Amino acid sequence: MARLIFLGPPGAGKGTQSKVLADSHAIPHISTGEILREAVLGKTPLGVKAQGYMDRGELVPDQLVVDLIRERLDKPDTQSGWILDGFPRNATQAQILDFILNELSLDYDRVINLDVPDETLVARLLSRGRKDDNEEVIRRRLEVYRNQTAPLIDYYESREKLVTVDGNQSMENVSSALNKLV
Ligand code: B4P
Repeated sequence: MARLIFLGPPGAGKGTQSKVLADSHAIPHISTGEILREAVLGKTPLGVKAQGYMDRGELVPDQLVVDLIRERLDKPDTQSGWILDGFPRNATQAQILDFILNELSLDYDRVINLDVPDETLVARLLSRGRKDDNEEVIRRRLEVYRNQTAPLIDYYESREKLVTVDGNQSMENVSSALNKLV
């Protein structure tokens, strides 16, 4: 049983490492970015609302993301644990997550903060080349991360749940560092 939250800037390896851990622990990998991208591709009402924000590297409005997380955490496959990747991303989302978990009488075990310097992040994202991985949008995503998401490091540190892992190493080395923690 593991309930984990992955924090980190864009390109830190949140998606990459969450998938590996979710597979090895047989628990769902819940990525708000992936759910939103699928909604955009499927041109669902959520996708239509989210697309412009994502293309600009802005956060999608909290209400849209909170609704999808609330619905996802209520599904039966979450009984044995979960990994949240990309949520929460600001103070409002973190407070609402605490509220949702309290309603479900649940708590998270750990918040994993993947630490990677900016120049590595930009190089990784440029080489991936997703639609939102162009230099201008990457800079905006990093700025949004610094202003809105990075303050969550203190929020979770004060709850004594935070552990910081050096994400500036090979994927295999990051995975083995994480395996020792979870
Ligand atoms: P996300 O999908 O979360 O995108 P991301 O931050 O870029 O992280 P991702 O998980 O994809 O990349 P990773 O670091 O694993 O969000 C996209 C957008 O959705 C946001 O900008 C926002 O608009 C919206 N959104 C999502 N959640 C939201 C929320 N809660 N509220 C509001 N809006 C929200 O990996 C990146 C690359 O690095 C990969 O190519 C990977 O192969 C490589 N890599 C990873 N680890 C490596 C390593 N150790 N060495 C070398 N390369 C590595």
